[in-house]
Amino acid sequence: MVNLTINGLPVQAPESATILEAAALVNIHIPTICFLKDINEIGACRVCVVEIEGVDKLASACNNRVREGMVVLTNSPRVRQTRRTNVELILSEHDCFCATCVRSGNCALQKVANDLGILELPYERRPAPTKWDHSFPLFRDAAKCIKCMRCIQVCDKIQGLNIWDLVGTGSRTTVDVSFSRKITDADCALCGQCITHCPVGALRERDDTQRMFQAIANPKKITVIQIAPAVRAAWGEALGLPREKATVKRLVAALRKIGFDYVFDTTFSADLTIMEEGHEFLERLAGRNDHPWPMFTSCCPGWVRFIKSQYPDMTENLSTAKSPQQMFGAVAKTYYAQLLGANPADIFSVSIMPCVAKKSEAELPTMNDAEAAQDVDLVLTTREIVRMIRAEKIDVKSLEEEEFDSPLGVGTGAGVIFGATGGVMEAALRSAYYLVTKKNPEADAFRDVRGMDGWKEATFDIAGIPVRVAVVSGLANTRRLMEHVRSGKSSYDFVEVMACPGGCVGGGGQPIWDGEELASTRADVLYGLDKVDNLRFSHENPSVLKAYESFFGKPLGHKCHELLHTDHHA
Ligand code: HC1
Ligand code: SF4
Repeated sequence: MVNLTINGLPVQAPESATILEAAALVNIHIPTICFLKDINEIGACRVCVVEIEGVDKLASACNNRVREGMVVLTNSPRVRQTRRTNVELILSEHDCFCATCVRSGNCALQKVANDLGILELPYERRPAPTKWDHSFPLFRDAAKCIKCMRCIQVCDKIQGLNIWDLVGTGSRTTVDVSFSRKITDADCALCGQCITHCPVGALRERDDTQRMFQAIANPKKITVIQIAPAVRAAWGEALGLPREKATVKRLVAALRKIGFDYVFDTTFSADLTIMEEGHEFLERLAGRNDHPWPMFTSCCPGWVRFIKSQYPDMTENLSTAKSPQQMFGAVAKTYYAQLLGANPADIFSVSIMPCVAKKSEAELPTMNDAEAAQDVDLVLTTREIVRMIRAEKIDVKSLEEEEFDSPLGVGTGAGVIFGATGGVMEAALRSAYYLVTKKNPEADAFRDVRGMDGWKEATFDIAGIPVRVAVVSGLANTRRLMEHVRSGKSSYDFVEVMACPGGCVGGGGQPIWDGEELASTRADVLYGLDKVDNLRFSHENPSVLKAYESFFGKPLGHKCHELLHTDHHA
């Protein structure tokens, strides 16, 4: 421990602490913009400057460590003036049209400028408008970029993809797609982690809310919406709802208020995915087809984009099962259209996802049903549905909970935990055990694959067969695992991969809490829901069993192959 004083207060801090961390110990808050713990500690924005007695230059608090006897001032006149000038300089390069910015009210720059009482822009300069492909699901507005480098570092360190880089020199230095590529040629996985780690509105998803409102207003369209597992753990955050009020049933009520015709649950098709993928795994295990090992899950489109661009020779290892989002869309336009007596072409199939990559997955040419219509017509992120709720001025706090529609609103706890890292694996093992032994395991028997570790391994005994599994999240971890698998250093039967750290709960389409990682808290919500669910096994989902009985036939049967599987070749 070292002893120092900050603003006259004595502080004891660990030797490894930064000035920023030491100040927090005595409730002194130093503002930051570019700082991201363990990811971006470069002191680039110089908003966190402090004065250290005996040192000429002001120092950035985020990356300078404490020393014995240090005397620090965080708000001396010199610090105050310099901090203000530094923020004014950042604003001079920023498009400050807050009224039309998606991050207004949730922007680190806006907050710091407001807090400092900056009411005029002494160096105003209008940044050049962005040239960008507006059809791409990820949107970058160069005029809003403040060159904090967070996107570069997150993509590099956490996702191992290096999509962004500094380009140009001197005063023309800016951030752009690396190696002078267009974003559409850059192997971006579309995980959206750069969006959730951007402090301002320079990165966002393509906004599809206005297209959605048009479809709702079209009397010829029957809107059928599905809610992804991880959305239920996060949708209320940005609306100020306490967790106990932010239930999925209250979201169902809000969606009906907006005007969606039928509100369903992706957990239904998560259970359907387990039936298909579980049978597929057992087929591969029995050697009844000649796929290479290990089998990889296929439900995360960020991961599927990653393997296709980084390890194209290993795409055959992917399960052929479509993701729950896509299975749901296919079911909506076939089985459900039939139940409704509706023309599939009149069904407008929508999903709410914690994810940006889901927008591109829905657009893949392979993701269409037998009648050549897309399975899913439009994907909204959690943030977009929150914006729609706000636009409609729906007072979610006063809404009573409402039930999902039937029959595609029935899901199990196994489907709910899909939204957290390890959840797909756990759900699959629960059912694989049953399919092999005809007995249910204890529902929590495979809990060893839970938790936020980026790379987990376990071996489970299923009727005398040792099944070696791995669960990985975050694409840099995934790359390490892939190298191990390729070189033979690690050997598994079944691997779950989620592109976003912690799984979909930490997805790139989720509400943004600057500098905070909420994946773990949201995962706890999902495991809590699973624990109290009456149904915890996908193979016991009555709506799924009924769908097989009356429409799909057997798992992996002809109709299933046609509608619920894909070769991942698009
Ligand atoms: Fe996910 Fe999935 S869990 S991929 O993270 O398999 O997006 O929540 O909907 O499709 O079910 C996302 C979440 C989601 C699919 C399921
Ligand atoms: Fe999307 Fe989930 Fe994959 Fe992230 S982990 S890219 S949110 S599917």
